[in-house]
Amino acid sequence: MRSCLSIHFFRISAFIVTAVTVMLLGSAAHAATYTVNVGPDNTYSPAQLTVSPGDTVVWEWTGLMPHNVVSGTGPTDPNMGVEFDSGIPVAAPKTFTHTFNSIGTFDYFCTPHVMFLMTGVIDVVSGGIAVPSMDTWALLFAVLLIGMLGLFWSGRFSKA
Ligand SMILES: [Cu+2]
Repeated sequence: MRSCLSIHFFRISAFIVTAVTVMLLGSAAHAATYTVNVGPDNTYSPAQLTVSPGDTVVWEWTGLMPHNVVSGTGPTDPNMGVEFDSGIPVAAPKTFTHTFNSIGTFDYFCTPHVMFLMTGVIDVVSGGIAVPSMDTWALLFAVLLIGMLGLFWSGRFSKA
């Protein structure tokens, strides 16, 4: 009975280590998608977002007020709408998607409500590959060690 339990415990710990490792590697390899709410009031939420190159931002309209998402600092910005532009202001439901491939600070605003400070910013920073912290590795090692001890004990008891 005891050896069965130990082998079972080892299998569970090995599974946990494998699952966590796959999750860590997966999160490092795949680009992320973020959502910014447009409205319901004259706000973007969150107004500031930090992403990594290759990440995608989905703006999701939430209210009855017509809004849009236009890159630039405002109507006087000569580069207004160059990076991205969701089009004419509309009410929900609508989504607008943009993938940020280059590093930089990307201001954007709502054409009819920029005067009410309806502005947002996407900061694209080079995060590199997400390296797990030492704590994570220590935890994984501890789980594996406990599992191996369980296997060792199961071996002792099966011989006895
Ligand atoms: Cu607006």
